Amino acid sequence: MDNQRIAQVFQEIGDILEIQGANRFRVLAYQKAALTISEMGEELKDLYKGEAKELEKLPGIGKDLALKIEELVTGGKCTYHQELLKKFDKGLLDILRVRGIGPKKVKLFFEELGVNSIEKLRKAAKDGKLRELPKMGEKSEAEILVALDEFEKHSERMMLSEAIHQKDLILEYMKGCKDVKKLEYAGSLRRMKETIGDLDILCVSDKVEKVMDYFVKYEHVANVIAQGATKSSVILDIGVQVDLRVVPAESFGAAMHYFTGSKEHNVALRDYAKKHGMKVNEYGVFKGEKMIAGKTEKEIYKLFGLPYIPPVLRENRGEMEAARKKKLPKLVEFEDLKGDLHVHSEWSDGVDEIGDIARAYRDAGFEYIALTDHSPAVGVANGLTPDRYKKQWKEIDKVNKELEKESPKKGEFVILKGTECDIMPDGSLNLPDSILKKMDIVVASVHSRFKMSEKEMTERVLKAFKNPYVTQFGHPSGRLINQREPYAIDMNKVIEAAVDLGIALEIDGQPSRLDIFDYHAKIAKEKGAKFTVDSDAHAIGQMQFLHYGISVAQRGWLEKEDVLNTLSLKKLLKFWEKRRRT
Ligand code: DGT
Ligand code: CA
Ligand code: CA
Ligand code: ZN
Repeated sequence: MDNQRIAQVFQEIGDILEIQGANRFRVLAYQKAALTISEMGEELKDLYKGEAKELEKLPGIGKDLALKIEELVTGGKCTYHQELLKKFDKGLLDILRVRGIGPKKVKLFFEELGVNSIEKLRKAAKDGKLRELPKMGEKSEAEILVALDEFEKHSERMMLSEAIHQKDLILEYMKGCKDVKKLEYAGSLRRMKETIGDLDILCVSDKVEKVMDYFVKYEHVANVIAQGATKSSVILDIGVQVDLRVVPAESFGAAMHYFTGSKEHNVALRDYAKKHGMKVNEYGVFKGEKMIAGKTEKEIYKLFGLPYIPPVLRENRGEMEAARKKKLPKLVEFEDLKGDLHVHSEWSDGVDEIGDIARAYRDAGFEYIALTDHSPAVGVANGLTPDRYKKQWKEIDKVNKELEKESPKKGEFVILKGTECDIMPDGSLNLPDSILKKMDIVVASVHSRFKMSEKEMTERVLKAFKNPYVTQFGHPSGRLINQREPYAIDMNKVIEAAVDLGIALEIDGQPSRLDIFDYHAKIAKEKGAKFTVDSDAHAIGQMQFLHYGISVAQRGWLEKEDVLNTLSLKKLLKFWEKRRRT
């Protein structure tokens, strides 16, 4: 069992005891131990070495706690914790996490109103029941409703796009503090994970107190959770947690590495270090007591004879092994993209005119786009009928001619004729072949009947793949982050069929999609699949969604050769031409 989980167990014991009204010092002992353990660089299971006595050397850990840790690291369970949970309603622990509600109130609400879940608490507050309880009133009831909203917002993970935005704002603010010598962000955001739990910021300063004071005064701070000598945590008004750590300059690289994670990657590197007779933690790399590296991340990897592993790969999905064999992928970059193959215009549910869209992409340095307005579909506004597509083609031809006249001054640019065609529940495409065959690009997507069984959905998609005009499978999982789970589908079968048939899997860069999943991309690449990285833009400014798409591609280990829209237009069309002839 790792430190984080052990800390959680102790935190839970502390909380339960507190709600039950146990002795304050007992409660505090568990809470303090939880904090100490969660902040430790070294894993308890490594420190333990078969002797509980070793653990008693840690601050705040006495004999009793040491024995509990021993139980946890050896068996993954703590008897006392299990006993407590048997007689305790776990919903009460959730309620305790709501801002402003302490153990006394949890107890009160439960005993008086039977409130043992967040939902029941919300209902009781809405029904005006809380205000009637002792020491409560209308105002405190209203405050609980506000805190509940905050709680729910915070319990969701942030979208990558939102996290980047918040990070930019707070770094900009922190740069205004003259005592900050060095400033970087780490955590899952640096790994460009699709969703972010909290923001992690690191800095170097000789005046820690001043920096911490400055940090908690950020105008968007709603709540200061902790303000300490090395770490402070705040909740922003939008419900996002930000952790700031001040670290020694000579340890900056080691801290960046440690707090970039992932935890699993850290564990893998630590094991690797151990095999080489070294120790690595957030302060540096050590041989015996002597620190031999830590100022930069690069020197840490180098010390182990490894090439630099980019943060997007640090998920313990084989990157250590690949690094050791000098087989890390040469990741695809945004600059490699020559076009965007999934773009909507005002003809369906987008907002811009074809000419404006094309010129914007051209001026940004791209060589082509595919206009892929929707076919008529449930839940999609303004889907195009065959007749409307024919009209659109005339418009595309017209704009392409204009663009040709504007070149070579501005560089060559071509708009491809495409569609995002719905895959109907029975697996047919809702446009006739006579239309599809005149398209350069056919993105086939599922936009309806998401609740089919895995077998039905897989058959539905595989049937659509049989249509020889389909070039790519749009947003393959169908999930919407924080809104809709992926539909059930056998992704392995889908990947195999796509490889066989030369259909590309799309990486949709829309912030709420980021779809196909990074780990499916990695599996698919290993099976020889090709991909497109698209924006799915519905407005010109959304061209930048390609950046998010690229981050997913990188997290899926994709290289330039794996992504079709890094090809020149001629080579791209040739790739699919083969398939149409068969
Ligand atoms: P998030 O915030 O849930 O999106 O994910 P992260 O990866 O940003 O996680 P966070 O903020 O809890 O911690 C930042 C990094 O600190 C994490 O990626 C790795 C490191 N870290 C945190 N806890 C532990 C731990 O118990 N053991 C090790 N080895 N590393 C940890
Ligand atoms: Ca984080
Ligand atoms: Ca954090
Ligand atoms: Zn779509």
